[in-house]
Amino acid sequence: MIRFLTAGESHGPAEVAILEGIPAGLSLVHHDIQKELEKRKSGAGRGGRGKIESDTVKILSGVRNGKTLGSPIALLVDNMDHDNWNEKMSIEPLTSEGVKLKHLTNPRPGHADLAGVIKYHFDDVRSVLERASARETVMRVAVGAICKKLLAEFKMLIASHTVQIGKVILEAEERDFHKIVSVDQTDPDIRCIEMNTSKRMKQAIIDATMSKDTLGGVIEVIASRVPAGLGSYVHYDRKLDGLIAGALMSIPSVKAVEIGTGVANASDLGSDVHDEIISDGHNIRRKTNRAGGLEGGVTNGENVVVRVYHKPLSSLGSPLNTIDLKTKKAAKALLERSDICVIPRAGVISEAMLSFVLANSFLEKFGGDSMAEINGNYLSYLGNLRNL
Ligand code: EPS
Repeated sequence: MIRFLTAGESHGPAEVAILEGIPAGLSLVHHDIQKELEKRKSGAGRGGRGKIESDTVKILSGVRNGKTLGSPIALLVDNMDHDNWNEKMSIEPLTSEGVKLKHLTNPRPGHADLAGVIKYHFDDVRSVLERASARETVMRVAVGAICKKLLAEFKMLIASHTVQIGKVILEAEERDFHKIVSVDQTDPDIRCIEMNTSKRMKQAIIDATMSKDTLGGVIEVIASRVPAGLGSYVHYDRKLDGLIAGALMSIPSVKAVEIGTGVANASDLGSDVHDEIISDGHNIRRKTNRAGGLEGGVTNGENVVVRVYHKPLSSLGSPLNTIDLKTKKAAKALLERSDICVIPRAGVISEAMLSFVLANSFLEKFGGDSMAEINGNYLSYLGNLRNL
Protein backbone atom coordinates (compact mmCIF):
# COMPACT_ATOMS: atom_id res chain seq x y z
CA MET A 1 0.00 0.00 0.00
CA ILE A 2 2.76 2.38 0.95
CA ARG A 3 6.41 1.92 0.18
CA PHE A 4 9.60 3.91 0.49
CA LEU A 5 13.13 3.93 -0.74
CA THR A 6 16.06 5.78 0.75
CA ALA A 7 19.37 6.71 -0.89
CA GLY A 8 22.54 8.33 0.33
CA GLU A 9 26.04 7.58 1.56
CA SER A 10 26.96 8.65 5.09
CA HIS A 11 29.44 11.30 3.86
CA GLY A 12 27.82 11.92 0.49
CA PRO A 13 26.03 15.19 -0.31
CA ALA A 14 22.65 14.22 1.15
CA GLU A 15 20.27 11.53 2.35
CA VAL A 16 16.99 11.26 0.44
CA ALA A 17 13.75 9.28 0.53
CA ILE A 18 10.61 8.86 -1.52
CA LEU A 19 7.47 7.76 0.28
CA GLU A 20 4.64 6.67 -1.96
CA GLY A 21 1.02 5.79 -1.17
CA ILE A 22 0.20 8.31 1.57
CA PRO A 23 -3.43 9.36 0.91
CA ALA A 24 -4.44 12.91 0.02
CA GLY A 25 -5.65 15.25 2.73
CA LEU A 26 -3.38 14.29 5.64
CA SER A 27 -2.33 17.41 7.56
CA LEU A 28 1.45 17.57 7.44
CA VAL A 29 3.87 20.38 8.28
CA HIS A 30 7.66 20.53 8.45
CA HIS A 31 7.64 20.35 12.26
CA ASP A 32 5.86 16.95 12.25
CA ILE A 33 8.96 15.43 10.66
CA GLN A 34 11.60 17.69 12.20
CA LYS A 35 10.58 16.95 15.78
CA GLU A 36 11.23 13.23 15.25
CA LEU A 37 14.59 13.98 13.64
CA GLU A 38 15.58 16.05 16.68
CA LYS A 39 14.97 13.02 18.91
CA ARG A 40 17.14 10.80 16.70
CA LYS A 41 19.94 13.35 16.74
CA SER A 42 20.55 13.60 20.46
CA GLY A 43 21.17 11.30 23.42
CA ALA A 44 24.10 9.94 25.41
CA GLY A 45 26.67 7.82 23.60
CA ARG A 46 26.65 9.92 20.41
CA GLY A 47 29.94 10.37 18.56
CA GLY A 48 31.32 13.57 17.01
CA ARG A 49 29.03 13.49 13.99
CA GLY A 50 26.04 14.60 16.07
CA LYS A 51 27.66 18.00 16.56
CA ILE A 52 28.22 18.51 12.84
CA GLU A 53 24.81 17.62 11.46
CA SER A 54 21.65 19.71 11.72
CA ASP A 55 19.48 16.90 10.29
CA THR A 56 17.14 19.49 8.79
CA VAL A 57 14.60 17.95 6.45
CA LYS A 58 13.34 19.55 3.22
CA ILE A 59 9.99 18.43 1.88
CA LEU A 60 10.38 18.53 -1.90
CA SER A 61 7.05 17.21 -3.13
CA GLY A 62 3.72 15.65 -2.26
CA VAL A 63 2.55 18.36 0.17
CA ARG A 64 0.74 21.63 -0.53
CA ASN A 65 -0.65 24.15 1.94
CA GLY A 66 -0.10 21.79 4.83
CA LYS A 67 -1.92 18.81 3.27
CA THR A 68 -0.63 15.77 1.42
CA LEU A 69 -1.58 15.48 -2.24
CA GLY A 70 -1.57 11.70 -2.66
CA SER A 71 1.52 12.05 -4.85
CA PRO A 72 4.98 10.75 -3.86
CA ILE A 73 6.52 12.63 -0.95
CA ALA A 74 10.20 13.34 -1.58
CA LEU A 75 12.39 14.25 1.38
CA LEU A 76 15.99 15.45 1.63
CA VAL A 77 18.43 15.91 4.49
CA ASP A 78 21.78 17.51 3.62
CA ASN A 79 24.91 15.90 5.06
CA MET A 80 26.76 18.91 6.50
CA ASP A 81 29.87 16.78 6.98
CA HIS A 82 30.11 16.21 3.22
CA ASP A 83 32.18 19.40 2.84
CA ASN A 84 34.93 17.69 4.85
CA TRP A 85 34.78 14.57 2.68
CA ASN A 86 34.69 16.03 -0.83
CA GLU A 87 37.70 14.15 -2.06
CA LYS A 88 37.01 10.79 -0.45
CA MET A 89 33.41 10.90 -1.67
CA SER A 90 34.08 12.42 -5.09
CA ILE A 91 31.59 11.24 -7.70
CA GLU A 92 33.97 12.04 -10.58
CA PRO A 93 37.10 9.85 -10.84
CA LEU A 94 40.08 11.51 -9.19
CA THR A 95 42.65 11.84 -11.93
CA SER A 96 44.71 14.81 -10.90
CA GLU A 97 48.34 14.04 -10.18
CA GLY A 98 49.27 13.23 -6.66
CA VAL A 99 45.72 12.37 -5.62
CA LYS A 100 45.60 8.77 -4.57
CA LEU A 101 42.90 7.66 -2.22
CA LYS A 102 44.02 5.44 0.60
CA HIS A 103 41.99 2.26 0.51
CA LEU A 104 40.65 0.74 3.70
CA THR A 105 41.50 -2.96 3.60
CA ASN A 106 41.10 -4.07 7.22
CA PRO A 107 37.40 -4.88 7.78
CA ARG A 108 35.78 -4.58 11.22
CA PRO A 109 34.42 -7.80 12.77
CA GLY A 110 30.68 -7.35 13.25
CA HIS A 111 30.22 -4.77 10.48
CA ALA A 112 29.07 -5.21 6.87
CA ASP A 113 32.68 -4.44 5.78
CA LEU A 114 33.92 -7.91 4.83
CA ALA A 115 30.63 -9.35 3.56
CA GLY A 116 30.20 -6.18 1.47
CA VAL A 117 33.58 -6.23 -0.27
CA ILE A 118 33.14 -9.92 -1.07
CA LYS A 119 29.64 -9.42 -2.44
CA TYR A 120 30.29 -6.29 -4.55
CA HIS A 121 33.88 -7.09 -5.48
CA PHE A 122 35.34 -3.92 -3.97
CA ASP A 123 38.94 -3.30 -3.01
CA ASP A 124 38.07 -0.48 -0.58
CA VAL A 125 35.96 -1.11 2.51
CA ARG A 126 34.78 2.53 2.39
CA SER A 127 32.63 1.63 -0.62
CA VAL A 128 30.66 -0.63 1.75
CA LEU A 129 30.62 1.27 5.01
CA GLU A 130 29.33 4.51 3.53
CA ARG A 131 25.96 2.98 2.71
CA ALA A 132 25.93 0.43 5.54
CA SER A 133 26.22 3.33 8.03
CA ALA A 134 23.35 4.01 10.40
CA ARG A 135 23.29 7.53 8.99
CA GLU A 136 20.64 6.15 6.62
CA THR A 137 18.22 5.90 9.56
CA VAL A 138 17.76 9.67 9.36
CA MET A 139 15.49 9.04 6.36
CA ARG A 140 13.66 6.16 8.02
CA VAL A 141 12.78 8.47 10.88
CA ALA A 142 11.59 11.17 8.44
CA VAL A 143 9.40 8.66 6.58
CA GLY A 144 8.18 7.13 9.85
CA ALA A 145 7.17 10.57 11.13
CA ILE A 146 4.68 10.88 8.26
CA CYS A 147 3.32 7.39 8.95
CA LYS A 148 3.05 8.27 12.64
CA LYS A 149 1.04 11.39 11.75
CA LEU A 150 -1.33 9.26 9.68
CA LEU A 151 -1.83 6.79 12.54
CA ALA A 152 -2.37 9.67 15.00
CA GLU A 153 -5.33 10.88 12.87
CA PHE A 154 -6.97 7.59 13.85
CA LYS A 155 -5.94 7.98 17.52
CA MET A 156 -3.03 5.53 17.45
CA LEU A 157 0.05 6.49 19.47
CA ILE A 158 3.54 5.04 19.06
CA ALA A 159 6.13 5.46 21.83
CA SER A 160 9.35 3.81 22.95
CA HIS A 161 11.74 3.74 25.88
CA THR A 162 15.07 2.26 26.87
CA VAL A 163 14.84 -0.98 28.85
CA GLN A 164 18.49 -2.07 28.83
CA ILE A 165 21.94 -0.63 28.17
CA GLY A 166 24.73 -3.16 28.46
CA LYS A 167 24.10 -5.06 31.70
CA VAL A 168 21.87 -2.37 33.27
CA ILE A 169 18.24 -3.45 33.02
CA LEU A 170 15.01 -1.60 33.80
CA GLU A 171 13.38 -3.92 36.34
CA ALA A 172 9.89 -2.36 36.62
CA GLU A 173 7.41 -4.90 35.32
CA GLU A 174 4.38 -2.62 35.13
CA ARG A 175 4.81 -0.07 32.38
CA ASP A 176 3.07 3.28 32.80
CA PHE A 177 2.30 4.29 29.22
CA HIS A 178 2.08 8.00 30.15
CA LYS A 179 5.64 7.85 31.47
CA ILE A 180 6.80 6.21 28.25
CA VAL A 181 5.08 8.79 26.06
CA SER A 182 6.76 11.64 27.98
CA VAL A 183 10.22 10.05 28.28
CA ASP A 184 11.64 12.48 25.69
CA GLN A 185 10.91 15.32 28.11
CA THR A 186 11.78 13.55 31.39
CA ASP A 187 14.99 11.85 30.27
CA PRO A 188 16.02 12.89 26.73
CA ASP A 189 19.59 11.65 27.20
CA ILE A 190 18.84 8.00 27.97
CA ARG A 191 15.04 7.74 27.50
CA CYS A 192 14.52 5.52 30.54
CA ILE A 193 11.39 5.92 32.69
CA GLU A 194 13.16 5.18 35.98
CA MET A 195 15.74 7.75 37.11
CA ASN A 196 18.07 5.52 39.12
CA THR A 197 18.29 3.02 36.31
CA SER A 198 18.85 5.89 33.89
CA LYS A 199 21.82 7.12 35.96
CA ARG A 200 23.36 3.65 35.97
CA MET A 201 22.82 3.36 32.21
CA LYS A 202 24.55 6.69 31.67
CA GLN A 203 27.47 5.56 33.81
CA ALA A 204 27.73 2.36 31.76
CA ILE A 205 28.06 4.50 28.60
CA ILE A 206 30.72 6.68 30.27
CA ASP A 207 32.64 3.56 31.32
CA ALA A 208 32.47 2.11 27.80
CA THR A 209 33.68 5.44 26.38
CA MET A 210 36.63 5.49 28.79
CA SER A 211 37.63 1.98 27.83
CA LYS A 212 37.25 2.77 24.10
CA ASP A 213 34.50 0.20 23.78
CA THR A 214 30.85 0.11 22.70
CA LEU A 215 27.57 -0.98 24.29
CA GLY A 216 24.36 -2.53 23.01
CA GLY A 217 21.00 -2.85 24.70
CA VAL A 218 17.27 -3.18 24.32
CA ILE A 219 14.46 -0.76 23.59
CA GLU A 220 10.74 -1.38 23.87
CA VAL A 221 8.34 0.13 21.36
CA ILE A 222 4.60 0.25 21.98
CA ALA A 223 1.69 1.10 19.72
CA SER A 224 -1.53 1.90 21.56
CA ARG A 225 -5.15 2.06 20.38
CA VAL A 226 -4.39 -0.18 17.41
CA PRO A 227 -7.66 -1.68 16.16
CA ALA A 228 -8.14 -5.44 16.16
CA GLY A 229 -7.91 -6.99 12.72
CA LEU A 230 -4.73 -5.59 11.12
CA GLY A 231 -2.61 -8.22 9.35
CA SER A 232 -3.85 -11.70 8.54
CA TYR A 233 -3.32 -15.35 9.44
CA VAL A 234 -4.00 -16.64 5.91
CA HIS A 235 -0.48 -16.41 4.42
CA TYR A 236 3.03 -16.27 5.84
CA ASP A 237 3.71 -12.96 4.11
CA ARG A 238 0.58 -11.29 5.49
CA LYS A 239 1.23 -12.13 9.14
CA LEU A 240 1.78 -8.80 10.85
CA ASP A 241 4.13 -10.15 13.52
CA GLY A 242 6.44 -11.37 10.75
CA LEU A 243 6.28 -8.02 8.96
CA ILE A 244 6.99 -6.11 12.18
CA ALA A 245 9.90 -8.37 13.09
CA GLY A 246 11.39 -8.03 9.59
CA ALA A 247 11.14 -4.24 9.59
CA LEU A 248 12.69 -3.87 13.03
CA MET A 249 15.37 -6.45 12.33
CA SER A 250 16.45 -4.36 9.32
CA ILE A 251 17.61 -1.52 11.60
CA PRO A 252 21.43 -1.46 11.79
CA SER A 253 22.86 -3.39 14.78
CA VAL A 254 19.56 -5.16 15.63
CA LYS A 255 20.07 -8.88 16.22
CA ALA A 256 16.78 -9.96 17.84
CA VAL A 257 13.15 -8.85 18.03
CA GLU A 258 10.68 -10.04 20.66
CA ILE A 259 6.91 -9.61 20.56
CA GLY A 260 5.17 -9.37 23.93
CA THR A 261 6.91 -11.60 26.46
CA GLY A 262 7.88 -14.00 23.66
CA VAL A 263 11.24 -15.08 25.10
CA ALA A 264 9.95 -15.92 28.60
CA ASN A 265 6.83 -17.57 27.11
CA ALA A 266 9.00 -20.26 25.54
CA SER A 267 9.83 -21.70 28.97
CA ASP A 268 6.44 -21.16 30.68
CA LEU A 269 3.34 -23.38 30.69
CA GLY A 270 0.52 -22.56 28.30
CA SER A 271 -1.79 -21.82 31.20
CA ASP A 272 0.66 -19.14 32.38
CA VAL A 273 1.18 -17.58 28.98
CA HIS A 274 -2.08 -17.05 27.11
CA ASP A 275 -4.09 -13.89 27.72
CA GLU A 276 -7.56 -14.76 29.01
CA ILE A 277 -10.50 -13.11 27.26
CA ILE A 278 -12.93 -10.96 29.26
CA SER A 279 -15.81 -8.60 28.48
CA ASP A 280 -17.33 -5.66 30.34
CA GLY A 281 -20.51 -6.09 28.34
CA HIS A 282 -19.33 -3.61 25.67
CA ASN A 283 -15.68 -4.26 24.94
CA ILE A 284 -13.79 -7.52 24.54
CA ARG A 285 -10.49 -7.23 26.42
CA ARG A 286 -7.63 -9.33 27.83
CA LYS A 287 -6.56 -9.70 31.43
CA THR A 288 -2.91 -9.62 30.40
CA ASN A 289 -0.98 -8.83 27.22
CA ARG A 290 1.80 -11.39 26.96
CA ALA A 291 1.04 -11.87 23.26
CA GLY A 292 2.06 -8.24 22.69
CA GLY A 293 -1.19 -7.44 20.88
CA LEU A 294 -0.74 -10.04 18.14
CA GLU A 295 -2.35 -13.46 17.79
CA GLY A 296 -2.12 -15.49 14.58
CA GLY A 297 -0.37 -12.60 12.88
CA VAL A 298 -3.39 -10.33 13.49
CA THR A 299 -3.76 -7.45 15.96
CA ASN A 300 -6.17 -8.31 18.77
CA GLY A 301 -6.95 -4.79 20.03
CA GLU A 302 -4.39 -4.76 22.85
CA ASN A 303 -1.23 -2.64 22.67
CA VAL A 304 1.36 -3.88 20.20
CA VAL A 305 4.50 -4.36 22.32
CA VAL A 306 7.86 -5.17 20.75
CA ARG A 307 11.37 -5.35 22.15
CA VAL A 308 14.32 -4.67 19.92
CA TYR A 309 17.79 -6.03 20.81
CA HIS A 310 20.86 -4.19 19.52
CA LYS A 311 24.39 -5.60 19.53
CA PRO A 312 27.20 -3.24 20.58
CA LEU A 313 28.47 -1.17 17.63
CA SER A 314 31.33 -2.72 15.72
CA SER A 315 33.49 0.41 15.30
CA LEU A 316 35.75 0.08 18.32
CA GLY A 317 38.19 2.72 19.56
CA SER A 318 40.42 -0.17 20.55
CA PRO A 319 40.09 -2.29 17.40
CA LEU A 320 39.73 -6.09 17.24
CA ASN A 321 41.89 -8.44 15.22
CA THR A 322 41.18 -8.86 11.55
CA ILE A 323 43.21 -9.41 8.39
CA ASP A 324 44.51 -7.01 5.78
CA LEU A 325 42.65 -7.99 2.61
CA LYS A 326 45.63 -7.05 0.41
CA THR A 327 48.32 -9.01 2.24
CA LYS A 328 46.06 -11.58 4.01
CA LYS A 329 48.21 -10.97 7.08
CA ALA A 330 46.90 -10.33 10.59
CA ALA A 331 46.02 -6.67 11.25
CA LYS A 332 43.96 -4.45 13.51
CA ALA A 333 40.50 -3.46 12.26
CA LEU A 334 40.07 -0.01 10.76
CA LEU A 335 39.28 2.91 13.01
CA GLU A 336 36.21 4.83 11.92
CA ARG A 337 34.49 7.56 13.92
CA SER A 338 31.29 6.17 15.35
CA ASP A 339 28.90 6.30 18.29
CA ILE A 340 29.59 4.51 21.60
CA CYS A 341 25.99 3.45 22.16
CA VAL A 342 22.97 3.93 19.91
CA ILE A 343 20.31 2.78 22.37
CA PRO A 344 19.08 6.22 23.53
CA ARG A 345 18.37 7.13 19.89
CA ALA A 346 17.40 3.66 18.68
CA GLY A 347 13.87 3.82 20.09
CA VAL A 348 13.01 6.66 17.71
CA ILE A 349 14.14 4.56 14.75
CA SER A 350 12.07 1.58 15.91
CA GLU A 351 9.06 3.85 16.36
CA ALA A 352 9.52 4.95 12.75
CA MET A 353 9.71 1.42 11.38
CA LEU A 354 6.77 0.21 13.46
CA SER A 355 4.76 3.25 12.32
CA PHE A 356 5.53 2.40 8.72
CA VAL A 357 4.40 -1.24 9.04
CA LEU A 358 1.25 -0.34 10.97
CA ALA A 359 0.35 2.49 8.57
CA ASN A 360 0.80 0.07 5.69
CA SER A 361 -1.49 -2.58 7.17
CA PHE A 362 -4.00 0.07 8.29
CA LEU A 363 -4.21 1.35 4.71
CA GLU A 364 -4.42 -2.20 3.40
CA LYS A 365 -7.55 -2.69 5.49
CA PHE A 366 -9.18 0.74 5.33
CA GLY A 367 -7.35 2.30 2.41
CA GLY A 368 -8.62 4.87 -0.02
CA ASP A 369 -7.21 7.78 -1.97
CA SER A 370 -8.17 10.43 0.57
CA MET A 371 -8.32 10.77 4.33
CA ALA A 372 -12.09 11.31 4.07
CA GLU A 373 -12.56 8.00 2.30
CA ILE A 374 -10.38 6.13 4.81
CA ASN A 375 -12.19 7.73 7.72
CA GLY A 376 -15.53 6.49 6.36
CA ASN A 377 -14.18 2.95 5.96
CA TYR A 378 -12.70 2.98 9.45
CA LEU A 379 -15.83 4.29 11.16
CA SER A 380 -17.97 1.69 9.46
CA TYR A 381 -15.59 -1.08 10.64
CA LEU A 382 -15.66 0.24 14.21
CA GLY A 383 -19.45 0.36 14.04
CA ASN A 384 -19.57 -3.30 13.02
CA LEU A 385 -17.16 -4.20 15.85
CA ARG A 386 -19.62 -2.76 18.37
CA ASN A 387 -22.25 -5.17 17.04
CA LEU A 388 -20.02 -8.21 17.67
C1 EPS B 1 25.25 8.39 12.18
C2 EPS B 1 26.25 8.88 11.44
C3 EPS B 1 27.53 8.18 11.37
C4 EPS B 1 27.81 7.45 12.67
C5 EPS B 1 26.71 6.54 13.09
C6 EPS B 1 25.35 7.11 12.92
O1 EPS B 1 28.44 9.19 11.09
P1 EPS B 1 30.04 9.08 11.11
O2 EPS B 1 30.33 7.69 10.58
O3 EPS B 1 30.49 10.17 10.20
O4 EPS B 1 30.42 9.31 12.53
O5 EPS B 1 28.01 8.37 13.70
O6 EPS B 1 26.82 5.41 12.31
C7 EPS B 1 26.96 4.20 12.91
C8 EPS B 1 26.73 4.00 14.16
C9 EPS B 1 27.33 3.11 12.04
O7 EPS B 1 27.42 1.95 12.51
O8 EPS B 1 27.56 3.34 10.87
C10 EPS B 1 23.95 9.08 12.27
O9 EPS B 1 23.76 10.16 11.72
O10 EPS B 1 23.07 8.52 12.94
